[in-house]
Amino acid sequence: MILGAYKTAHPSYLLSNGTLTATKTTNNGTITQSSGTASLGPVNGTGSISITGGQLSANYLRQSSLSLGGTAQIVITPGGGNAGVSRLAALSFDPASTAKFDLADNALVVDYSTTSPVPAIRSALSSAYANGAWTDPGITSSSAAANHSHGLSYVEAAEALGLSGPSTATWNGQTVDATTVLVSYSLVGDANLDSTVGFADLVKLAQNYGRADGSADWFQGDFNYDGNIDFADLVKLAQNYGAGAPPLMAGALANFQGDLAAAFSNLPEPFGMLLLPIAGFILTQRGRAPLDSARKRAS
Ligand SMILES: [Ca+2]
Ligand SMILES: [Ca+2]
Ligand SMILES: [Ca+2]
Repeated sequence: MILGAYKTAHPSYLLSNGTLTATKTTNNGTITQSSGTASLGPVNGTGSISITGGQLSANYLRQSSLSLGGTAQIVITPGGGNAGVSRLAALSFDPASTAKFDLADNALVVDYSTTSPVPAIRSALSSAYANGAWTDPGITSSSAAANHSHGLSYVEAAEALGLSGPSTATWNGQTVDATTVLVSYSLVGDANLDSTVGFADLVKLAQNYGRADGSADWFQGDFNYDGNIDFADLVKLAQNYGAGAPPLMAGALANFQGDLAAAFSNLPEPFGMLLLPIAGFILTQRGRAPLDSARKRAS
């Protein structure tokens, strides 16, 4: 299916009922869907998609803009790898709707120009998250719903890839610039997105521990989409910690050490065994003044 390829011939498609099936789609115009079922294959082009109802499935969506509202359901076919990465210049999600955008285990690039969509993306992820069940409306992952060790990471490319100015990098096969948000199916706790949960991630979380301004992202240790870095995130990280006992963290906040011990002690064996070396470390900290008494343990 080709829409808008010749400027004005067929610039738009309105699906308000029934079924539309295409093996692949090039949309340089506008697709508007209010109900019915659309199966579009890989979707490329400079066009826009606006969906307020029905279900749209695709291998990926690479479009200028995507808008979801109402009862819309978008499903990206699982297992796409680099070939399944969706790419948008703008993503609009009506927070009052019951719409769902299911990325399954695929990645999403939002290559914006000026204003970061991170707050809106975090909000849509937070909405869907449902404390790990991934059952509510929002930007969701049916793969994470079936595998609670995973979630959808979200981060600015500038931060994760060290980009600034006009510099670019390749991420999951996509060229991204400093004004891009990266969303991907990731191990919960893998702050630095290297596909393992280990000390480097713990350090990142520790550096941001106690942050409560609602603006943190996954790269800084927010694994439950509230924009804060606290005990809940630490527990998430601990559940996937794969490199044995976390080493002692010189200079870490005293309350962080206590929370660290508590987070790891809540785990089934063999993780609970990790508590012993940490507890020993805590004992050595007794009597020392907290480095920052203003920071309170999160609960
Ligand atoms: Ca950009
Ligand atoms: Ca990692
Ligand atoms: Ca958090």
